[in-house]
Amino acid sequence: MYFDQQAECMDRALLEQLQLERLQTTLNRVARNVPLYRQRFADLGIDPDDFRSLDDLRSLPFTTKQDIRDNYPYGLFAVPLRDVVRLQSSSGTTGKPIVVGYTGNDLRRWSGLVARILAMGGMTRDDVVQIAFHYGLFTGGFGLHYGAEHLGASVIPSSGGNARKQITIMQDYRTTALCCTPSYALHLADVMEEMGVNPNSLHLKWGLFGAEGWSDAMRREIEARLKVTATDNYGISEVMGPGIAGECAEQNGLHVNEDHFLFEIVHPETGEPVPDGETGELVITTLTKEAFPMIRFRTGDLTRKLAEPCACGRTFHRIARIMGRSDDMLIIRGVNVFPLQVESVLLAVEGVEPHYQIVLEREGRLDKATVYLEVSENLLFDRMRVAREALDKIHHSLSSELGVSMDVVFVGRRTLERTEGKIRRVIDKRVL
Ligand code: DLL
Repeated sequence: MYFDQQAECMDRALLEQLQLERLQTTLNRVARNVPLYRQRFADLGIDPDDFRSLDDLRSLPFTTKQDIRDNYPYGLFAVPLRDVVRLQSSSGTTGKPIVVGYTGNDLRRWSGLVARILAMGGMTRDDVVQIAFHYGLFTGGFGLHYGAEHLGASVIPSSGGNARKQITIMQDYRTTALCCTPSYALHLADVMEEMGVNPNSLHLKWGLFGAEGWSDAMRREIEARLKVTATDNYGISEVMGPGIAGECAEQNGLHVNEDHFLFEIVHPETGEPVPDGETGELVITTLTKEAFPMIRFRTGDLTRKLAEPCACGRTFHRIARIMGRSDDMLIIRGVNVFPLQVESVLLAVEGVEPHYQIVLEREGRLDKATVYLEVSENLLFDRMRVAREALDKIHHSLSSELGVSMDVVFVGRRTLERTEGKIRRVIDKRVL
């Protein structure tokens, strides 16, 4: 199902021509209107009019989160505030927040791009879409809301929180599609169980989940418990919000809306491009944004490019699901570990719930890692031998697959903290 077939299935040679033209326009816009870029281009002797090929992009400097913070609040806007009709902010938990702005054209394009992602996930104008993302400065609520309206669906702005009410709405309004974080989707499944609501009695068909990392095992769990087809979608406020990339029915990587965003995958330390298919940091350049264009923005998110054609017919290249952030990589006794790798190991074990928390402590000179893991009543209270075997199995898989040994502690269901926003998987108590 396409929202914009002509664009999404565009011939790649035409696409690249369009990208180059749009890049030239964007570079001219920032060189004229954004002091940071004007200065940087001048220092490096870069003239946007000299751009002849997309490969020239590599001669441009990166833009970092620090650059955005240094220009807080409006320093990187490329239009006067008079032309900005919306402000949003990033949900970053550390340091100063950042502010992003949109012109009327930016908002219209944003809705169109989110509509594409929703359609990729299976939705049409016949769906009743419940947006259980927070509405506010976070781009999730409003971004998906206007995208779903643009698609022509019937939109329920239920916003985040209040799980019981969300479920009652799902029943009464006959919701067919749910948009939220994957961890919140599972929380809703738990609360449904508590309320004695059978998911088969609901009308849910589609689940569009994003804004935080999740594994394929977690996808299967959500699909089984909520009776939906679950797709992943990626976005980041500094670049736009949701609507940057999304999965199609193949459920195998996320198509990037390449007519509006150029993406590169670079080595997180050297900044050099990595060969296709290798994991690196996602870098994005906006091609059509007016108020807040970004040139080679370092997202901090790690993924790889999937360049093979997709069976869905879209020509836009895909990225693999985000495997973590370059800054959430844990170094445990010298071994690099991403929380999502831990999740994949855990969920391969029967009876394990996808609710876990990794706690890092320092014992003497050594790191100690403990995984607190919610398990079903059966495992928790079952004969000791069964629980013991499961613990051993997890312990063994963690050390053989990740190369680091972690203690594993089983806890009862609903013991670990639940969040309505993005989930906190790691608690690092080490003083380094
Ligand atoms: O989370 C935008 C969004 C809203 C995307 C709703 C999808 C759905 P920020 O608050 O700026 O924007 O957070 C961006 O969230 O750098 C990633 O680390 C993470 N993230 C977003 N989508 C995914 C995903 C929104 N599908 C940060 N998988 C990004 C993994 C994701 N991580």
